[in-house]
Amino acid sequence: MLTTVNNLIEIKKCRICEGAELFDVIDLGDQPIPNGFLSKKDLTKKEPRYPLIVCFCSNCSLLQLRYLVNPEVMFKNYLYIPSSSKTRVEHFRKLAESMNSIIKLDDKSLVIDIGSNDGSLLICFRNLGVRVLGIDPAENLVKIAALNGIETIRGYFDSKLALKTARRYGKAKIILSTNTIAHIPNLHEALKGVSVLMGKEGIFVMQFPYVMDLLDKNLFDTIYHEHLSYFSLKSLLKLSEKSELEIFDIERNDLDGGAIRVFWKRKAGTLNKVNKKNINRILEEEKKYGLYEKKTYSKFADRIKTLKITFLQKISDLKKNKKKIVGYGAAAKANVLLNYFGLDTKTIDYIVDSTPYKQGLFTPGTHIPIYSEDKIYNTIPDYVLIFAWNFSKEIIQKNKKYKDNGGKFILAEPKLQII
Ligand code: JHZ
Repeated sequence: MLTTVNNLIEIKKCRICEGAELFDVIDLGDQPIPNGFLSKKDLTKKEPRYPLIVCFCSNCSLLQLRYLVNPEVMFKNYLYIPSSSKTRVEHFRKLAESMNSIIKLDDKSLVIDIGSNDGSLLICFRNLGVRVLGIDPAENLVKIAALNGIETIRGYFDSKLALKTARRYGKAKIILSTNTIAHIPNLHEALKGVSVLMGKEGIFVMQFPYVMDLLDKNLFDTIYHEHLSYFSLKSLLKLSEKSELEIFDIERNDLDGGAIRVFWKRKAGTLNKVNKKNINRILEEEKKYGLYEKKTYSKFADRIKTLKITFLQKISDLKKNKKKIVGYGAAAKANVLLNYFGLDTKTIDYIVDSTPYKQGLFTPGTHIPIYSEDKIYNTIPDYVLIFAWNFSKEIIQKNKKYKDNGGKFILAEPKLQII
C-alpha cells in the first residue's frame, strides 16, 4: 500500500477504505514543511522540500495527501500555539462549557486531549474542576504545557500509547481531538486507541476544518503536509464501519473558515442516542454539493489556478506603483500560499505575528522575516496581506488605528479583496 523514500511515503490506496481509485486533484508544488520556520543561521542551509499533492478517493470520498512526510520531521519541535488567537481560545472555552452540559463532569472525570499543544483547550476543562491530561508529540510543547500546569505525555497517539495511558491514569470520560485527527496517518489505529482509552459511556469529540468549506471558499492554503485527510461525513462513516465506535451527532461551526464537530460513542454504549436526523441532513447536503463527485474537485483546482493568476496580477500592479506590502500572521497556511504563489521578500517586506516563538525567525522556503505585531506602526505599509484570514475580524479590529489612518488590508480567499 505504501512506498517510503527519504522521510516520505507515497499513498497508493485510500487510507480509510483501501480503494485503489485515487485521483490527483491539485499539485501545489514541492514545498518545505509549513511550520518549518528558520533561524538566521539556517538560511544558507539546503531546505528539504516535499511534494504537496491532494488526491480524491472515488469510493469513500476522502480527500487526502498523496505523499506523507515523516511526522518526526514535522512535529518534534512545533512552533504553532493555539493561544496566539483570542478567537480560538474563546472557541475552546465554549466547547468545554458545551461538553459539560452534554455529559456531566465532576472532579473525578478525566478529560484527555490528543494533540494538546500548549494546553489551551485543557485549561478550559481544568477551569471546570475536572482532571485533565494532554498527549502531544512535540518536545517543546510538552514543556510549555507544563508551565501552564497541564500534564502532558509526549507521544504519537495509537492503541499502544492509549493502553499505557489507561493503565496509569484510568479511562477518560471525554477524549478530544481538535485540529489533530487530520494529522494522524493511521486512522483505524487512532480509533482503536480511543476505544481503549475511553470509559464505557465516554464521548470522543473530533473537530477539523470541513472539506465542503475548503472547496466552497477556495481555502487551498489549508492543504499542507500536516493535514493528511480532509474528511467528509461519508468518509468518516466508512471509517466507523471497522471500529467499536460510531458517530452519534455532528455540528458545523465557523472556526477556521468552517469546521465540523463530530461526536462519537461506543456502538455498545447506551447514554447517547444517534441523531440520525442531523447525520442524514449533512449527508444530503454533501451529496447535493457534489462532494462525492470527481468533477467538483477538478473545478476547485481550476478556481485555484485562476485565483493564483488574479492575485499575482494585482500584486504586480501594486509593486509597479511602489506600494509597500507586508503580511499578517505567519500561519502554516501563509507558507503554502507564499510557496505556491512564488512570493518572497521582493514582494512582502516582512510578516508580523503574535506568537513569541515565531518572532525573529524566517518563513520556510521564502525567507521572509517575522516580527512582533507593533512593527506595522513603525513602518506604516500601504497594504497588509492577512494570511490568517480565519482571524481577519480579530486582526482588523485590533489594528483599527492602522486602517483609520488609511492603511489597507488584502485578503486572498475566498476571492481577492481589498479592505
Ligand atoms: P492559525 C495551525 O495552522 C496548524 P495555522 C495546525 N496544523 C492546524 O490545523 C491549524 O492551526 C488549525 C497569528 N496571529 O491559528 C498567530 C497574529 O499574529 O490560523 C498564528 O501564527 N495576530 C495545527 O498556522 C497565525 O496568526 C492575531 O491577532 O494556519 C494564525 O494561525 C491573530 C488572531 C493571529 O493556524
